Amino acid sequence: MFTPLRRWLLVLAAILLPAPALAEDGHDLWLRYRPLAAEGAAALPAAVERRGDTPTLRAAEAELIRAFAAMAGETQGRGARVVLAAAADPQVAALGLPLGDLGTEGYLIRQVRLGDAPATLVTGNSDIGVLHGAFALLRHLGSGGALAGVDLASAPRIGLRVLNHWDNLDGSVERGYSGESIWDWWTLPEYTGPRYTDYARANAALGINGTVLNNVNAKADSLTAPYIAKAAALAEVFRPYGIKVYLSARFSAPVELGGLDTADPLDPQVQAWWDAKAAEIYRAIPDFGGFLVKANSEGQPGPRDYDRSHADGANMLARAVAPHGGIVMWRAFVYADTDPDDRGKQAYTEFKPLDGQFADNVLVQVKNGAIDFQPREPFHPLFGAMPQTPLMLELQITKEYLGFNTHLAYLGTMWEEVLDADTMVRGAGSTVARVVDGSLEGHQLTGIAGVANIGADRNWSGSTFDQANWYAFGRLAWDHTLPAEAIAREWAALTFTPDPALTGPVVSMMMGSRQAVVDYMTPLGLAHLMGTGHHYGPAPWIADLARPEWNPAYYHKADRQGIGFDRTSTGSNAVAQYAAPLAARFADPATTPEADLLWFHHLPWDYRMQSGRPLWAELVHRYDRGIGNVAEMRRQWHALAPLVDAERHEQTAAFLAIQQRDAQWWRDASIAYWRSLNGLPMPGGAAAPPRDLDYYQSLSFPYAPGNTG
Ligand code: GCW
Repeated sequence: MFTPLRRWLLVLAAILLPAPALAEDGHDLWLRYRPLAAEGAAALPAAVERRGDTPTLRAAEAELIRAFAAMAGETQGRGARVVLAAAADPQVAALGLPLGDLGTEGYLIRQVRLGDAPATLVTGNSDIGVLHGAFALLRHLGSGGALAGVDLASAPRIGLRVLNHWDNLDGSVERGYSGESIWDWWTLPEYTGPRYTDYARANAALGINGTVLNNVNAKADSLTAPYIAKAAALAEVFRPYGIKVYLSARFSAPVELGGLDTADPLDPQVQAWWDAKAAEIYRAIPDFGGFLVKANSEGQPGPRDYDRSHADGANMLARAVAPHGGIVMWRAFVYADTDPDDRGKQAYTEFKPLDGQFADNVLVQVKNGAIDFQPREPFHPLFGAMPQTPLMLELQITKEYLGFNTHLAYLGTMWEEVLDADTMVRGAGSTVARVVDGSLEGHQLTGIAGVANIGADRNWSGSTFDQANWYAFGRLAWDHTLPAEAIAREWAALTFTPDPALTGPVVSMMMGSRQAVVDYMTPLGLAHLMGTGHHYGPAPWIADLARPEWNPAYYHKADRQGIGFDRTSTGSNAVAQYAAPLAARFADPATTPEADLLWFHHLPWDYRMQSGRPLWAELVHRYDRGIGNVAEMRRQWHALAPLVDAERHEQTAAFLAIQQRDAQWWRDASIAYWRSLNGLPMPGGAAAPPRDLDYYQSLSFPYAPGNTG
């Protein structure tokens, strides 16, 4: 094995070098619970007291005991006991605490005297509130907070905070870049190993309270008795953590499973089939959340097959789950190759007239932008346009269009941008966040969904930094007023160390990372220029796919004269779908934010930008800026080696190298293609692509992951 010399060197190294950080595989996520410094450890509570005996309170207690033991290390905590008790506990009730605004899921943590002895009380109006409080306390301590004087209270602003798994029954994950599905359908329902509990803990720690188990491109089989039993076994594991199970429903299931010759939503037999199916599911899963539906979109069946509206379809399912307290999340991601209109306009055209027609227990689930989870899109014009309908915001945590798991892109900033976007429908301040949290139109039923990036990889998300996107989704779903930067700092502290020498650079990397991707992939409002099918890497030249709106050329409309999609009145007039002040702003290139310029306008290559550069030079500048940012992230990460365990440091370093290579590829391939159209020389000082266009066009990736659709 080791030669004597090597052995001697190793011994010497062990003596001289500081102890290396323990190797970590990332499995612990934000529940790492590392030893605190002596002072903090000594201040940890000497005991945890649980007042009540429910599975949820027991889960909260177990989490605290596990965490405090790990945080204490060799030290014995001498702080006041922590008491876990819901508001109805007589001792808690006697304190008269301000719990009125906490709802059923919020928490309050405060130092009190309880039964005549000091205690750190973790309470809420329900056991779930207490559990959320326990996790909040651990987050507070893990990110450098002290127990002394702790005083925290928070309640979710949005009711349904749901992950959407695009997981298939064969174990593959559509747009998944972190291995196979975590649901092992084959060994369910008998085997529910620790991974499902860890999943529930990680989500409950963020306040996520729902999970749709199967892909929206659904198989009817998910609704058969064996699969209902499998879903029920998962629901059983998740229940103590306040997480409900939902299923994606295939609209044609009455035909495929029920033997009916129609799935027409107005047919009484079809309604009866769904009523019975819902009753069957609720017998197995009494707190089943309801259905998510992708209908008449990308080949999925739906009510339009029978000349019925989306409201007809949604309401039929809503009627089936209503007696059991269930809801329907009906997706607005709808466009058709038979519709020659701008794809970006179609969802609005289809859904806006249906406002007011949906049953009370239906939410319409709308993607953040009108096309499809691009690195940047203006907010979807449906937000604010359907005041009588609860609109659920759908975000994509998995990075289908942002470099999969090997590009570092923190999406907290993107989601903050969307949530803060002002629809102006009721004057200034009518933000997307206020549409979604129901405060703008007074809706009680509210929701937000994130397409999960979770898979069977040890680190769950395919990379350390992709865990931050799951984290940010959960934190924003709970409280959309949290700044993306604060969330990044919190995550970095929990994931690595609260030491500002680490969190400073990591947060700075994260905060600029999404814009870097925008810059090197699709700057200035360009969109959907990715490789066909798998969506990895550049392919702006593709123009021959059967459906026009699947071609990148459809989106950039570049030619010898100019580039960009004219969505003003001289083009598709999509601008008219926004409230008047915004429509006016977007109608004029001079008042359109440059970040969205080519989304709304087709402009000549020599259009003068705010920088004074012609559009062509600005475009090249943006590509180079993006690459520069990635290079800078690499430098920052390299310098952090002493503060990060080797395993996670090396993987991130390798992924950043991939990202830099890809960023260069995006730039070179894109520029080679634009030049083949515009015939322009490289702007002064910029390097020409090293290869000719044929080379970039020849690259193909038939086995790129996630392309299961
Ligand atoms: O972004 C596109 C994806 C499809 C996905 C679809 C959708 C689940 O490329 O893979 O299908 O959106 O959101 O329905």
